[in-house]
Amino acid sequence: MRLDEFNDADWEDAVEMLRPCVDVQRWCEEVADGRPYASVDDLVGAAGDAAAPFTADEVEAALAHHPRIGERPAGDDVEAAMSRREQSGVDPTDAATAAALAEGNRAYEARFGRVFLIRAAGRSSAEMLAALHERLGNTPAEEDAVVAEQLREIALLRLRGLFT
Ligand code: 2AL
Repeated sequence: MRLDEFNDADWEDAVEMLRPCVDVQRWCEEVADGRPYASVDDLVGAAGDAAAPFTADEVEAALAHHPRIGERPAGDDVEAAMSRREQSGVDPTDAATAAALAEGNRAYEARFGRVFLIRAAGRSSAEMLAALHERLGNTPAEEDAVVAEQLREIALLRLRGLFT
């Protein structure tokens, strides 16, 4: 998409364009309200400010849209395609790491009651597994902050990706 298409879109359409980045209504609305943007960098900057930080309720709602690491979604919607691309560092033929990730995901969900979330783009499965094990040692409050920041990173990368 070109920036001027986004700048010129109807408000409702602009909100829907943003939603695959992160399904947080307040964030989509704030970013749409900030139009027009002079550059993609300006847009991403404003989007980052609107995501600093996401509240606990916003994180909770948005997490439902993120498949587990190691479970690449098969759908052909925008969100599924984004997730597959982000998880391209997960080697599906590496059975040992896949099993360790599945076990780590179970342990994380048992400890924190939600899906393990990490910005997957640019990370190998071994790196994500190491991060998962490290984060299992966090307190719930520490982990809340980490998850909100990871969600922010994912949203901003997705946003930038819409314009490249
Ligand atoms: C994901 C995902 O789908 N994309 C990403 O960067 N992280 N999922 C996850 N559970 O962390």
